[in-house]
Amino acid sequence: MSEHMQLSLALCRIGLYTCFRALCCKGPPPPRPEYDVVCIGLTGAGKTSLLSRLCGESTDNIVPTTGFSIKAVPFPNAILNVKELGGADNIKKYWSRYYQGSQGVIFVLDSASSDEDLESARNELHSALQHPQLCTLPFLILANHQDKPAARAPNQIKKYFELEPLARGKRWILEGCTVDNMESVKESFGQLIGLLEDKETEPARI
Ligand SMILES: Nc1nc2c(ncn2[C@@H]2O[C@H](COP(=O)(O)OP(=O)(O)OP(=O)(O)O)[C@@H](O)[C@H]2O)c(=O)[nH]1
Ligand SMILES: [Mg+2]
Repeated sequence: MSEHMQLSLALCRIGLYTCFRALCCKGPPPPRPEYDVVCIGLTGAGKTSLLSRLCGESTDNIVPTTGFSIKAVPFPNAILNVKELGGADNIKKYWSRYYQGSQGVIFVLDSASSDEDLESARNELHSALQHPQLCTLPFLILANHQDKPAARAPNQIKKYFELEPLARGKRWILEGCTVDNMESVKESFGQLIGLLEDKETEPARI
């Protein structure tokens, strides 16, 4: 056999071996990291609606959450185990009992609610931001119901909720959204996952 043929044969063997390895020896993809996140906000803010949409579930027959509900929300690079705590008055007084173990916080508010309810939402957010079990965690604040004419813009919410002074030094994201357009919600969850990933390598920046 000529030297040239021997070389071609060897190259052919290497090619076949490489193809075989690529096809047969590819292990399963690495598991996605999972994070435990607590989701709070007054009743009617839209917590269940947004989480159901993210899970591809119907939002037709949603009823107020009694107690809490847990959903595993899948994203390309992580899975968020979101524990939604019902926002009715008789439930929210027990919220803090369910904070333990949380790695991040999602706070949902109705941007078009009455002044009274908005003030109540602000008080709840302030309490959460200062709670010993949550104060070092990243916060995603969703100013929902942006489709309604009465909705305050995210900038107004930021001012009214005094986020700049209160959440200074903390890691937080504020996003305006509506249940009918999930693009901004998905994007902001992606940012939250970025903050949760940071947490694994960096100490909390408080
Ligand atoms: N127009 C409008 N309605 C919304 C939006 N998000 C939720 N809703 C409606 O608001 C109502 C309450 O939504 P839920 O998802 O049950 O609210 P929740 O925060 O889970 O309430 P609790 O479980 O009681 O704490 C439902 O009728 C939803 O269809 C939104 O962005 N725009
Ligand atoms: Mg609910």
